[in-house]
Amino acid sequence: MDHNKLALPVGTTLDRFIMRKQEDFPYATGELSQLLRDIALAAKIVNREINRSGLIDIAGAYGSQNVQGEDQQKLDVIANIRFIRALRNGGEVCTIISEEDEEMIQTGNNQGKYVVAIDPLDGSSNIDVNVSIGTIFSIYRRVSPTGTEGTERDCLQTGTHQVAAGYVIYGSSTMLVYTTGNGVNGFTYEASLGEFFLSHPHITTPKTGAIYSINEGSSDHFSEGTTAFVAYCKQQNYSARYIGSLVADFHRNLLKGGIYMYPATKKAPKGKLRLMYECNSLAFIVEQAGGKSSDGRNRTMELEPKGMHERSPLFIGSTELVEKAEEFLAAEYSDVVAAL
Ligand code: P6P
Repeated sequence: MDHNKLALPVGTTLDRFIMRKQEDFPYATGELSQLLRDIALAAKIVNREINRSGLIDIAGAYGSQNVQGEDQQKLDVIANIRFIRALRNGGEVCTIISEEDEEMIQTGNNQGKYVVAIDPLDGSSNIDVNVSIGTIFSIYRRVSPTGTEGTERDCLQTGTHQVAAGYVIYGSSTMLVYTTGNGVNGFTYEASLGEFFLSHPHITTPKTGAIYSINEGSSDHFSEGTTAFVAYCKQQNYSARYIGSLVADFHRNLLKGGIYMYPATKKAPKGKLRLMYECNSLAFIVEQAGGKSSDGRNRTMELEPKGMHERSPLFIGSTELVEKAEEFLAAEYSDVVAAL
């Protein structure tokens, strides 16, 4: 019997899980395994900072803005430093793109085979009110030759080229959920032991659901298609659930079924969320769990990135709900085409 194919028991540590799964890749040399460990280490450190944020002066605004023009929170900056340091010290990553930095970050590890795109702490405006927040990341193999600094071409790969992606949700419990293209597994952090333990093996998302997540405060700026789909959700008596923290909304819908939407609006024609380190990362996860992700028309993971921080509309979750939303949006496109 091929023991590698046996499902590992709940309670397996992340380290052991990574090692056992590495055996599934006969030519794996361990770099990706080490990189995943580096991310988990940074997540443990950030988790500790978040848990203490009410007690020491690291909550609140940092006093500057990020590349997106958003007020950086102190924990945004701390989380960014922690993940960059862990990836730099781990040695496997040559270049990083981060929501918190306008330019690519060269780690100095020019022999590193991987590039990481990361939102170190998404939803950070929720920190001060104790709402769940998260880290979102994607991992790509570099396409430029090793021994040199990573390039923009290394960073601007389509989502289909991800070798791994995941998120950390710092919530009622802290979880790391990731995929390397062979399904999705969730690990819950036990702080007293300093370990992530396999708690959600082989996560699959329901084909449909009865939850829709969208900021209806922006409904005056929705397109006709988005407006029509939201009306459809209400007619179906779906529940409206919107935390305003992407990782929290996504994680709930992943487990229970549902759709999260951040559509293009008249105010934000490309939506708000970033393709490289929010949309693509969660799209890889949701597809591996049996769900779907698009910009309303095109598969998220096939969108050609034009800039490290470019935005994309996001419709993500249960396949049947995403496809239903696409039907409503297609109707508006057909009207547009007909009007041409
Ligand atoms: P809005 C947080 O700033 C974030 O990037 C996501 O975590 C969240 O889903 C979204 O923006 C909320 O944006 O415009 O609804 O407040």
